[in-house]
Amino acid sequence: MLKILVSIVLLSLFGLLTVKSTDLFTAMSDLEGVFDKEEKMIAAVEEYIRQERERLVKIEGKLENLRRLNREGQEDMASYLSHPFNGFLLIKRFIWEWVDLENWIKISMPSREYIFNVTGLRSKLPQQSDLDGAADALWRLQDTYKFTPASLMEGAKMEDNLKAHHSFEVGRLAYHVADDKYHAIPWMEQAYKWLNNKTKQGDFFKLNETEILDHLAYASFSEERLEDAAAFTDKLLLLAPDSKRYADNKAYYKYLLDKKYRPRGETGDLKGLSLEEAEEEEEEEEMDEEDLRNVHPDIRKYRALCRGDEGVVRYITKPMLQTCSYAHYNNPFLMLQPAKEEVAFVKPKIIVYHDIISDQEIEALKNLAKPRVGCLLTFDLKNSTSGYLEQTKFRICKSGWVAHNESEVIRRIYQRVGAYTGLSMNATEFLQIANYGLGGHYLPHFDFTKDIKTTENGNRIASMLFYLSDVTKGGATVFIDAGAKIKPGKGSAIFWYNLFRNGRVDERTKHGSCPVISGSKWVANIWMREHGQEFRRPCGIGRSE
Ligand code: PD2
Ligand code: ZN
Repeated sequence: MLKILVSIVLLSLFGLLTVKSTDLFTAMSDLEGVFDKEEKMIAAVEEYIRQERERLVKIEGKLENLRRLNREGQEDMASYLSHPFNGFLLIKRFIWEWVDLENWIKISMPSREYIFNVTGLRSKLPQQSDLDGAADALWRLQDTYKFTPASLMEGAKMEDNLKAHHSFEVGRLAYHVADDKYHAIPWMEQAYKWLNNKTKQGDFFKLNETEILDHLAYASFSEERLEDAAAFTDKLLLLAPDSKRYADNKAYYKYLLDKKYRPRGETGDLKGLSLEEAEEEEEEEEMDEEDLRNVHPDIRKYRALCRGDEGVVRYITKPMLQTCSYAHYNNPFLMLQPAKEEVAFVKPKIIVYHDIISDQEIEALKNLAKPRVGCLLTFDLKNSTSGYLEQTKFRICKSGWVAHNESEVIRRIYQRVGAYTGLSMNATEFLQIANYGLGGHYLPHFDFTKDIKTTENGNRIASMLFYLSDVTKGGATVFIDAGAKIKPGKGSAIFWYNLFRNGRVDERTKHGSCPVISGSKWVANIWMREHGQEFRRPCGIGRSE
């Protein structure tokens, strides 16, 4: 509209200046008409200025909002970013609010300075793929910890009137971008509940009941929730009684439901199902969400461990068993400063070394790693375990590797690990430092390989996993078969053997890292290889020795 007005003003001015005066303005009466035209032009420019002012007021309002959000976030950045939904909102701001503001600026003459500054920054700001990843992390937290959208959003910094919009946006990303109707439904249902609170929404975030219900009806149908699809369509029909599409959809859902529950005669079943069908239905009713979604048993166990479900997490129970000790392993290096050893689990043996690494060393490691940390990376883990639907995506920030001799700190750490474990450090891999963001996780895996031909220096005989940070919530390391759960503690490390003494792989060491709910998780790994350990950890003869 504004553009048209400006064009009219400019075209009119242009027209006036190019008119050949001799033809038109010879008579006084002709000239009199010019005043009228000029008045119209003045009115047009006045209208232009009024609209431009209005636009600037709008831009100022939007900018003020962004200024406030930025200030609030920065006030206590660590606590702000430790909330999983705040992380999502921060990224979303660059895809929604900033784009909206830019559009308002671009309506009129684009300010070169503004465009220059912003396009320079653009590549360094969150992109759509980051928003997709942040939403993915929310769904993972939902699946793992059984959070609802409302509980995930609770305590996040956002205006009440935008709650429905934000919730719908997470659902929309699931529905359209990830083609994941299963995760779209609860977010859209929540958006629908909040929308009904009838709170005023901003112009850019307009969301209406029909839009949500339309999505919900189709998503429910896709997920074979026919009753829900029909109920949402009923609501749509109340809003738009003349819609042929909704009426047709409703008829189709009804047809499918009738077919499903068609009376079959003698069974006596209320729903009219045949005996086998009734049994099948009963079985289905007893199934939980994970059964229905065909989730791999390892992933179920992993999730249960992450949640800390009763009876799944196992602890050392023998009261006589001394689990903590100061140990020097007859190593002169440890005589003055012994290892603080805790046996966290017995089969397989998992040892926690407390205070194995100092805060200064941790800072040095993080500084080495930070320039190499490619944040928000997405890895695909195709763990081919037949028949089951698997969660394949995992998203962590991971650094590259740091060589043994890259700094004095690294040399010292390798020496300490050698002293603690009694293993040779000659065939160890480079140190790997990793950082998990919100929702960052590592699905169950073994650290050893079964494809021994490809391994130089032998298989990974043992793992030492250092915790370089505390994690506010989530982020535990869990051992799937054993049922062990270890909470990261800054400065400690866990150690375990991946192989038996006879070289066979120990399948009980399957482990993973639970999604981070709040805070950020830093770890470092040192993997020790078999070669050179022959005298340090001599062969046994028993099957599991
Ligand atoms: O960070 C962890 O807790 C973790 C868990 C399992 C790390 C690794 N594996 C690994 O880097 O191999
Ligand atoms: Zn691992």
